[in-house]
Amino acid sequence: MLTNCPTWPDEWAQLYREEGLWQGLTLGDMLTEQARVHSERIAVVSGEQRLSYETLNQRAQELAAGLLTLGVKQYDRVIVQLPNIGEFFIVVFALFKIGAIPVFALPAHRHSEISYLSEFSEAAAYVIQDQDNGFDYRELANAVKDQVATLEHVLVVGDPGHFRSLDSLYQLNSEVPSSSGWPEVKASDVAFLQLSGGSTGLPKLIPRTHDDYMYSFRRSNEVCGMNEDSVYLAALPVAHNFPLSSPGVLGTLLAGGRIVMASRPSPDDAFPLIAKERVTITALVPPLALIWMEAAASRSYDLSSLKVLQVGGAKFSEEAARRVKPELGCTLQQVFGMAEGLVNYTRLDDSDDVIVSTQGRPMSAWDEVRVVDEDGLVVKAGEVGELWTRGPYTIRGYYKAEAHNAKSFTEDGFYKTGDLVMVNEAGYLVVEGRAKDQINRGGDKIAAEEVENHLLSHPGVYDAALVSMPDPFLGERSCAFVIPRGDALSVAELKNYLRSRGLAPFKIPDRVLFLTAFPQTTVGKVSKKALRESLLPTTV
Ligand code: OOB
Repeated sequence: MLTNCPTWPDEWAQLYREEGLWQGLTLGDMLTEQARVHSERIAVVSGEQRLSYETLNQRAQELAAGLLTLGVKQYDRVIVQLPNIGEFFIVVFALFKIGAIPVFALPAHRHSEISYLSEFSEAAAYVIQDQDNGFDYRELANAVKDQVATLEHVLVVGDPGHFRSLDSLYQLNSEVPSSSGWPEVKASDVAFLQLSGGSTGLPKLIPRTHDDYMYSFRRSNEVCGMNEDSVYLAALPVAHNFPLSSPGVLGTLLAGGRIVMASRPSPDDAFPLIAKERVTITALVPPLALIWMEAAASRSYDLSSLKVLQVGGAKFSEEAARRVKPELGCTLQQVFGMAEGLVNYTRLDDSDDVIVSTQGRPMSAWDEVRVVDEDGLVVKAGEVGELWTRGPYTIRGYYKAEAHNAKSFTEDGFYKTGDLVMVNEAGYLVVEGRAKDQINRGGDKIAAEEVENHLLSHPGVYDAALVSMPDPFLGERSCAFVIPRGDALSVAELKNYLRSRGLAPFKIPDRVLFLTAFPQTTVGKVSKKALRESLLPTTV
């Protein structure tokens, strides 16, 4: 078992099993079963590559056998940092099948994030593509491997340099390698670790079990009308919870549909794929939805196959939401979810008003939702408060984070989301703001404290505070307020410094402003509210 992962109390686990929510199937079993049922049907299209269900399963089995021979063991953590390519599925299903645990990194992560993830999870292996989008991941792997003692293997898709190529690991057989003698993987085991958006100095890791995750995308499939004819375009980075499971690529595989991988989410990359593969559903963050709507009018691609556009990850303004149907000719589905669990959807048959003005309602009747005030007391109906939630696919605690868990979860197991919401009479949620110290930069989450700690490590910085500033395109951007220590510091110098520390590009502050003192709250803490307000145009 992966230790240090809080899990559901026995009575809840038993209830979820009795009610048929948790069905005792692992993700690896799911692919084996889908390969049996849908054998020749195409599961994944990625560039020129077209993998049938049977081939995908066979390749995953071959890689699983190769990983075991290499010495990768059950419960070993393996950092997976891959762009949207077919190998992503082969790798993660191979790991699922031997009970090794993918730790999902995003392509945008750099040295700061990857070294932390590797060290904290004591990862045994790191899987990358040689290069992508002008960035050489082998150089990153060099630096991380030097630093992290547990990291034995770097496995590379493409040119491996002095590392090992993933291709060399497939134990090729004329038949699917038998899994007899492989570790026994249980559905109640943790299947993978997902990164939390976070609000603290160091990112938290989210343990999701096979049972709970399978339930979340099986139920998502029902809500989103997924079936064998569904063609899902993976435009967002596929390791993120939204494109992975809401219903995302895993839901698509469970439905027997087809996944089309887009290497980039831009209209120039995505529109030709929609037209060619007759894509029926895809998921975007709000800024991309805006770009797609702008582009649709001036491009001549046939987008008529697209039935559902899901938008989530950050608040989609009502004004923009209203444009989706007329401009893209498809139904909008708002998705308000979190890697910790709870996912809310507007339903496909909801009225236009509900679709454009709410962030949906919980997908499962088993999701419990509480809206509370600052003292943890339930607010009156229709009032804004912090969202707390508990349910069959919402975690009961982060991996190896006992002290933090005591703050982020109630004693009776509710996750405190840090989101401020209002629930209307029909049970639909409207996201009204945030109580957590995080910036949501068009769906990319930035924990203020993490960036502040990097800034504070600069000898010329006396104090630093990162806040959000409103932005018409991304929703929010980040602004760092810095009190320098004596000598003059330049903005460029600070930004370069953060880059040199290997911070993911989206976390580099969009703006840096110097102050001599911070405004304070009545109890003497830095008033981020006052800092945020100082950025707004003053109204007379
Ligand atoms: C998704 O997951 P995460 O873990 O990257 O971020 C979760 C947070 C939420 O707590 C909330 O603050 C924000 O992202 N968020 C939204 C939103 N969807 C997510 N805020 C306003 N409106 C929305 N529609 O972002 C995620 C996971 C699964 C499905 C969809 C999104």
